[in-house]
Amino acid sequence: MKTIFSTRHEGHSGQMELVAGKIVPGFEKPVRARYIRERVDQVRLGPVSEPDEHPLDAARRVHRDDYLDFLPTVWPRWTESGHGGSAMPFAWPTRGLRGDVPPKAIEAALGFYSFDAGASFVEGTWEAIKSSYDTALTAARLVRDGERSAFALCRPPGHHAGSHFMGGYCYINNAAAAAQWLSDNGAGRVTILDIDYHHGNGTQEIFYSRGDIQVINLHADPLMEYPFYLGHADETGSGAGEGANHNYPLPFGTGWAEWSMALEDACARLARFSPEVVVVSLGVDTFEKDPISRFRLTSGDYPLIGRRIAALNRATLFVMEGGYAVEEIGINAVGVLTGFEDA
Ligand code: SP5
Ligand code: ZN
Repeated sequence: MKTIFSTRHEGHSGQMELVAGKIVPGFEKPVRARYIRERVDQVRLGPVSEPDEHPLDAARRVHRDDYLDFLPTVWPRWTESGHGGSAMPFAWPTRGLRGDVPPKAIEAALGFYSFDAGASFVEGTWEAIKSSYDTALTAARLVRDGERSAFALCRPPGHHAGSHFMGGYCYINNAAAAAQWLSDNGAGRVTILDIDYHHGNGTQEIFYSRGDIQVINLHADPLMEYPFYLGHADETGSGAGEGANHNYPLPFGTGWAEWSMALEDACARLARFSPEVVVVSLGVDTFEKDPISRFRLTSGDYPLIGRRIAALNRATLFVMEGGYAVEEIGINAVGVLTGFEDA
């Protein structure tokens, strides 16, 4: 399996995040991608190459223009306003306030275009966002051109980013843009199978009323776990998308026995949709030692996930999302890919 990877993510570093009332260093840090990259070599998964630059056209098919135009302006405007540190929001237009008037102040624009304070900016953030997007689209093109599979080693992740909002370490929804690009370039029907611990709220929001792209999510129950507010079992899509969205909310403590039963049901659902391509939003924060998550998958489980996905017998694009147990992140993420290859 070919991997696409760029070191241009590295400047997205040192950003802070708000956890339980304290500002702490971000869990989403450069070493995550470096360790995965190193593991790809260790197990000889296949060649690793740099992404090509891609225009933002595919991103514009899944995000609003004003939102995409905003992202590169954040850091320059933040510093022009005399601020340093990490650019992050602190006020949001919630229910009852005006969410339809784009504000002028950068401090307000950050809240206008986000659902939490979890997608902060430093100087290198836009370059990392763009390289992550380029990585996803370059890997998508490999699949379109006939590869059975490809691995987009994206950083930052994307599945919390919606049509006009960032959050949860995510800015551009790489998996959504890749799925859209594949659909626009001959694939027709595409399924996004999101196995990150957290619900892919952005991906769901983007495709909720569409019937051509199926979205399936396995995740911690949003009644208890971040990102909250979306990802319940009764969210099945709307209009033309009715029946094309499916959520598997699972309780804290979920281990392989219960998680794999949900995956089995998800795979049956996917097979009935019969997509030409599967895009896997690959998060490994389901791991038992993940510092911010509460599932109990073990390193031995990840190859079994890859094997089950391979049995779907469809062209498959893996797009990296979450996973914060950095010591084991390479073993777990690449474990899915070797499981897929060995099947
Ligand atoms: C892509 C992705 O996995 N994003 C996840 C963003 C999670 N942000 C919220 C983290 C809340 C952590 N709360 C538990 C802290 C335990 N020490
Ligand atoms: Zn996650």
